[in-house]
This record gives sequence, structure tokens and C-alpha cells, in this order.
Amino acid sequence: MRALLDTEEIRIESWLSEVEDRSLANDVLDGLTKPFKEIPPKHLYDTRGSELFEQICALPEYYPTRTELSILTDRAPEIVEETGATELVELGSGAADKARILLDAMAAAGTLESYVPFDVSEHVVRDAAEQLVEEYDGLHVHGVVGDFERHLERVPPTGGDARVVALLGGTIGNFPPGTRRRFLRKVRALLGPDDRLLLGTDLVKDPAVIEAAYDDSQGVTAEFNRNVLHVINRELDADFIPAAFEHIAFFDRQREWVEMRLRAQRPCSVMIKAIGLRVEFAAGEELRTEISAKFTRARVAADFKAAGLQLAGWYTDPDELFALSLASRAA
Ligand code: AVJ
Repeated sequence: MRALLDTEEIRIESWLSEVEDRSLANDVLDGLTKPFKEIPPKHLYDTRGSELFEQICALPEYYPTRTELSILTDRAPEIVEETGATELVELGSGAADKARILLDAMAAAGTLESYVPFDVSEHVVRDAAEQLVEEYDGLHVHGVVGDFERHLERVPPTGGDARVVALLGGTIGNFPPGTRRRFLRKVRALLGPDDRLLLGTDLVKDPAVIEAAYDDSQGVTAEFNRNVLHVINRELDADFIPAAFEHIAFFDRQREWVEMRLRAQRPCSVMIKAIGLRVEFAAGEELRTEISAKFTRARVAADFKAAGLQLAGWYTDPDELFALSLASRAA
């Protein structure tokens, strides 16, 4: 662990170490030697990828971000009253604009004590921490820089009476079902009896609406998808030609998830020098880059149950596009 900042109001620690961080190399070696090639979606987010994702959030077709924000804006006071939240832990905190809505409601209720942003990006955590202690009187920020798939147990023990651990944006949908339940079980370990999980999930709906959100008319999502090849080229000294891969997004109606893939438009032979791996793509062969599961209330409740949690609140928009749910430890 590296302590990055330690003042009266802000403490930031990093659990990422560049030397030991072989995550991309391992995932590329595993993923590109599988019978069906795949790369985990977390590698889409370098600086450029994060910028493209920000652009996606503002697209007319991409409803999840603005819908979740509207639910949060409408219901934050109720969520804060229901939970009595004194501490907000946010997994994948980013610029903390969603957190602000909750922090405002906590401040208005007079319960706000601390915020624990958890993100892979050191400067994102630092910037948010520095701004938020200015904005909220007496707020303590304990930032954790890490990968929440690997460093979740590094979240500090709760300091206050009621903690809310938030995982927003529908990020939980990136985990396949089994991994999702294991992950929720690890989140459960962060909760005491009076603490709650606040989970954002995109909901099952008309496939055409979903598919448009992942294949926008301006091609931003296509560029976001292909960006993972630029990441591999740069980080692992590879020679992918991103333009030779077509963006594919479809809703799998059986599994109720969206898949993003990259389809080689012609045979491609790719050398990934840093790991000494040559990979062949046949014409038309696809590489899976993301699944994004869509939920029903029953599925959320079942996943919670399987993870030792119970559904304790359900907040949705009038069109039922997106939902926020609260969970507590099962009795
Ligand atoms: C950040 C995982 C919630 O699945 O909708 C957006 C990522 N992928 N467009 C999602 C994403 C394509 C997004 N999450």
C-alpha cells in the first residue's frame, strides 16, 4: 500500500502497484487463447476510453446515465432517510457527480460524516477528494485507489453508524451471473447489520431500445469498443489494426444481456510482443469485449438472496428503464 495523501480531512491510499500489476497481460494471454476470444471490459477504460465513456453517457440513445441520475435526484432524500446514512462508500466513484446527490441529501439530513471513493484512477480519487472537502463542511474523505474486483477488502472498516456502499451505473451488469453473486457476497462483508448496499441496475426492456444504446448513430460506442485494441497495442506492444474490426452490439434475449464484440473483417495475424503471443483471427471471427446484464426486480432479489443479502428498497423511473435497489444483510 502506498499512502498518497494524509491530512486532517483527506486520506488516500493506493493498492495498485505498477510492477506487480499484470492484470492486462494476464487477461490478454488468457482471453485471446480461449476457444471464443474475449477481453474483460475493465480494459476499455484508459484515459481515452474514459473520455469516450463520458461521451456515451451524454448520447441521446444511452438512457442509463440520465435515468439513474433522475431517480437519484428524486429519491435521494428518501434513500438517506431510509438508511440513516452517515458514510457513503462508492465503488467506481469517478468524478463523484452521483455521489454529490447523495452527499447533498445526507448533509441536508444532518447525518453526513464521511465519503470513501474507490476508483482505479489515482487522479480521479484525488481531485474528487480535494473538491468535496471544500464543498462539504467537516466531511472526511478516505479515498482508495484500487481495482474493486481485487482490492475490495481494502475498504476501511466503517467509522460511523450507518454505511451505504454504492455500486451505481449498472456496472454490476458487467459480471457474468456466477461472478456477480460472488462479488455481491464480498460486498456483503463490508456491511454491518445497519449498513446497506445501493445498487444501480439497468432493466430488461424492448431489445431495440437496448441495442440502440450500445450502437449509437454517431459511432461513439464503436470507437469506445475498438479503443481496447489501442490499449493492447500501447501497453503490450501489439500490432492490432483497430479499423479492421467492426463494432457489434446485440441483446441476447435468452440470457438477457447485451454483448459487445469486435469482428475481424478479414483474416488478421496479430503479434503481442510483450507477452510473446501471436494470435490469428479468421475473417468474421469475433472477440467479446463486454457483457452488460439487464435485470428484473426478481433477478436482483434472487442475486441478493444467493449472496446472503435481502432486497430492502426498490426505486425506479416511471418508464421502468433503470432501478436503484437497497439491500441489507439477510437475517
Ligand atoms: C459502465 C458498464 C455500466 O454496460 O452500459 C456503455 C459500459 N458499454 N456502452 C454499460 C458501456 C457500452 C456501461 N457500464
